[in-house]
Amino acid sequence: MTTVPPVTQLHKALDQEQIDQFRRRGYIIIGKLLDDDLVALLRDEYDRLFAEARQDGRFRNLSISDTDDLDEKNSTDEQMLQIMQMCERSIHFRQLLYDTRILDIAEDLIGPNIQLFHDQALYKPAHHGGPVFWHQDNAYWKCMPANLVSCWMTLDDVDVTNGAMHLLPESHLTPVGHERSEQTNALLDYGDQVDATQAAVIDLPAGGALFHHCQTLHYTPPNQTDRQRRAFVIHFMPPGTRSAHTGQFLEVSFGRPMLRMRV
Ligand SMILES: O=C(O)CCC(=O)C(=O)O
Repeated sequence: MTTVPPVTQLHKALDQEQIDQFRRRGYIIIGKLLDDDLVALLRDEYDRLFAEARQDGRFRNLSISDTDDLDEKNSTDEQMLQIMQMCERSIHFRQLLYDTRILDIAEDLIGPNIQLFHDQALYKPAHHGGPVFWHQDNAYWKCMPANLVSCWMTLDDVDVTNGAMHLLPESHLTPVGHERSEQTNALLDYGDQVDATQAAVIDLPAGGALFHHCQTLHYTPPNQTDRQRRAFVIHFMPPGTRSAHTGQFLEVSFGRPMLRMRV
C-alpha cells in the first residue's frame, strides 16, 4: 500500500535536498526555466518598454540616482537601468508573475500563499553596464518577517563578463548594516566586508533563473562586453508581511496582487 503524504509535505517543483540547500545557502540555481519563444516575446517587450521609458523618463539609472528624476548634469557613462513594476506596464510581464513554473518553486520556498512584493527589470546595456554593489535586499526593504524570496531571470546568456549574479552562501542567516555607496549614493554597498573569494558566480542561459533569500548578499559586476544583459526579478512574499518603515501590513493591491492562495 502506498502512503500519501500530507498536503503540507508535497513539493511542487523542488526536491527536499534542493529545499534544504536553499535554507542552508540562501539560494538555489534553477538554470534554464523559460522556453525560447517566451524569452523572445519578453525581450521584445523589455526593449519596447525601455525605449518608451527613455522618452518619458520613467526609469532610473542606479549608477546615478534611485529616483525617476534623472539629473542629466550628473550623467555618467555607467548605466544600471531599472524599471520598477514592469507588471503595471506590460500584460506579458504581468502574466509571467502567474507562471506556474515560477510559482511552484516559490511555493516550495515560502509556502502556499504568495503575494507580489514588487518586480523590476535590471538592464546593463552593452559596453556601459554599471555594477550593483554587494547588498542584502532587505537592507533596502526592511520587511518583517524577512521571509521574502526573489526569482532572478535572464533574457540573455549571462556570465561574469556581462554581469553575472554573485551570491555569498549562508549570508542570509545574518542581517548586516549597510552604508550608501560613496560612488553613487543611490545604492547600498557592503562590499568592503565581503570575502568575494567565497562567492558563487552563476552563469545562466537566456531564460535561466535562480532564487535567493532576501538577506542573501549579492553583487553583479559591470558589463563591458558588446552583449546586453537584460534581467528581470520578481520579489515574492508571504501575505502578512509588514514594512518595518511603517509597521503596516503590505496590503493586497493592483501593484501587490495575490499570485497564489490556497488557504
Ligand atoms: O540584476 C542585477 O544586476 C542586480 C540584481 C539585484 O541586485 C537584485 O535583484 O536585488
